[in-house]
Amino acid sequence: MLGGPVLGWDAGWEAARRAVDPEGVLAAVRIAAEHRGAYHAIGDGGTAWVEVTGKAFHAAGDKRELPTVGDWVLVESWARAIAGGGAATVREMLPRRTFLVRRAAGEAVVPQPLAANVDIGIVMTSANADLSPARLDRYVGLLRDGGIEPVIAISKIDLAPEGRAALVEGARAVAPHVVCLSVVTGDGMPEVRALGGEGRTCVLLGSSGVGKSSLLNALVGSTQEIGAIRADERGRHTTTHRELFVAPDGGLWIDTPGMRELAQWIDEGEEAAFDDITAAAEHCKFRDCRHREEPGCGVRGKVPAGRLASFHKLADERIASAARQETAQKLAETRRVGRQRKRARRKPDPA
Ligand SMILES: Nc1nc2c(ncn2[C@@H]2O[C@H](COP(=O)(O)OP(=O)(O)OP(=O)(O)O)[C@@H](O)[C@H]2O)c(=O)[nH]1
Ligand SMILES: [Mg+2]
Repeated sequence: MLGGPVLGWDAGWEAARRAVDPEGVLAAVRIAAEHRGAYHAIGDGGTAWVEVTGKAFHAAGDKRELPTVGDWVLVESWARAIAGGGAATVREMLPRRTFLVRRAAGEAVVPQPLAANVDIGIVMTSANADLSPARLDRYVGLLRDGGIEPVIAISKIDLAPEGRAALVEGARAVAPHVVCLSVVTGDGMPEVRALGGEGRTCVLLGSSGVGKSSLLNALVGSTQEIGAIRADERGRHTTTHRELFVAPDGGLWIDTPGMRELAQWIDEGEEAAFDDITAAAEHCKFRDCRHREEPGCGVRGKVPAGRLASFHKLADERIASAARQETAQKLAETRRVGRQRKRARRKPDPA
């Protein structure tokens, strides 16, 4: 059993555990990394392998029902796994408090969980590259959808100190909390470190080469590989998987690979992440105003034009994506039911 706020465990998690394991026979551990269906988890005694049963794997409708980095799971045989005797078995997954999920890259329309139970999402953009409000908006949107507080970090500020004010202003139009930092000069590091701290979980997001792993190494004292920057200032996709690390002050930090594609996963009835636009829309003449050419629009001219353009881009994408998603979900459901029927035919119920 974990004592104190280790890894973010608290009274709320304890209550959630008791609800599914009142006798306390299972060990609560936190998923740190995923490796081809098996996981590294951190718990009492250190890090060990855990895996889900084949049955749970096949019963999962999609990846959201399987553990992801940051999840709390209850496992059997933890002591044996810590002693190097094979993987512990996941028996329960505690309900997530927050959940970061995107639409998986590529043709298939499936959700891809990125991290669970995260308090703060730090979206990084380099001071020596153009700030892309549309891209920042996407990250911030994903975070807000997942119930995670967004912070924008302008990295490598040592390389463009004179551009600081303009960058901060551009970033503030997307999210109010902006920090500038440099792992070279140490500028902004105390502020970033303070976002974490004992029991708090932060995820680092942003394009390849913005300095996520460099920041993580500085915070955690780890030796994650960091990449060289190509002549065109782009990163090289050095980090290849998501991983949770524990800092000396007890803060939890998740490193992620730079993502080439970043599309929102759209849940039914989900609210858009543009809360400033939603607030201004209260003054629109028409309730279904799209803030394009409608008369009496309360948004046009009230929010920055770039921000409205991002909103429109995302709105168009959402419509297209929702249609694709609906088709794919129907197909997945048909396949799942098919698999279930096949299994039922193979294994007749003894009753
Ligand atoms: N000057 C300067 N360079 C930095 C800073 N932070 C990171 N870098 C450099 O930026 C390059 C990329 O850093 P990484 O930490 O590998 O970037 P990443 O975001 O983890 O990239 P991926 O793993 O590919 O997603 C490296 O050459 C770092 O040395 C900084 O604050 N100042
Ligand atoms: Mg990296």
